[in-house]
Amino acid sequence: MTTPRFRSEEVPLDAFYDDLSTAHLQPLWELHGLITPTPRVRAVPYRWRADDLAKLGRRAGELVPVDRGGDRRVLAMSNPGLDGAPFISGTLWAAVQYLQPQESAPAHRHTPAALRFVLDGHGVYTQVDGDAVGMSRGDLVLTPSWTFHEHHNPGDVPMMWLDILDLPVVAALDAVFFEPGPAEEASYSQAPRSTAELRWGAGAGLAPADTGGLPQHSPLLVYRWKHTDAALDALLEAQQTTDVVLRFRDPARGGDVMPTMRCEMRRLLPGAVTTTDRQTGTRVSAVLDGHGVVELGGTSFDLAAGDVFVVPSWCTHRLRAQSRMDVFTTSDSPVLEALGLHRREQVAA
Ligand code: 1HN
Repeated sequence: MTTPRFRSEEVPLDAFYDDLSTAHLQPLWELHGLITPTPRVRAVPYRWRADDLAKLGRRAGELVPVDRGGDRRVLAMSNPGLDGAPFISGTLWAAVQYLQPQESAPAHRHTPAALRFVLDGHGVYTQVDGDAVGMSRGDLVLTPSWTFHEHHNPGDVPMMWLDILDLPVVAALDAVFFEPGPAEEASYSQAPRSTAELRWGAGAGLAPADTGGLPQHSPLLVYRWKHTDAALDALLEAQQTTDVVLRFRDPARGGDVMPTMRCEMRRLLPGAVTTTDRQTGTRVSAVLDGHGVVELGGTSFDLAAGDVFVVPSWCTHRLRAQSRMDVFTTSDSPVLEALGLHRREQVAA
């Protein structure tokens, strides 16, 4: 790309602009829209329907071998505002991944961190740095930055899940690294609980006295739906409200699950309507169960189980539940908080 050549009616200034361009310099007084009163966000609010994701995921499974391109059969949600970039927003990647029975996606590692959320199905094992984690509906599985990960489907049914990565953030920081893994492991544990869960998954405020050397991410690599579900019900009972939000936390330190991504699960009772809010950073949400409506900016999207939607930075957001509704959300809030850029406000409806 060449440096733009600015123009002026004034001859000396025009000659100056010519020399600036040659020297790869640009005059700020000719540049507009760099600093705006509020974020100017290219990503738009959008909802991907469960039906489309399921049908197109299945077709990918029929048409495309898993070893074509990156060893992952993944369909990236491409935000309609981003001119064809395979990103759900300027900061997050979201996709569905489909694995046929008896298929494997071999080990690799990369600096972008990933998480998997299972909207339906069971049977796949994701092995994270040698620890095999079985995946079932409602489970949240972490593959933090630079951990080796591979996926295996030893069962007899296909499985699809949601992948969310901080890839656009890591790419913007020019910090993407990738490494293929060692040859595929001939066998792996199919134990119901991973080693990470045996150490860190006791729940109820119990954690090992000897933490060992802690990684920069949660040492618990999977958050099981049966715990999340029970905790949501308990919180509803404790708060006597129709809308509760749980945060998935690092059991060793209490912080977010990974340095770049926050995960939460919301349960709304039938008829519940949330306040209208907006915050800096992207939120990607998926409906695990139930149906309702989400209002994003001036647009309303009806929601059914399995739908995925994106709330771009500073876009207003309000949920209405038409049945009991469980909504999983990942955001890049830890990044904004670390940089002092997190803002959140409630807006009069
Ligand atoms: C990746 O490694 C996976 O391992 C999924 O399952 C999606 C998207 C971009 C880059 C790497 C996976 C990915 C990815």
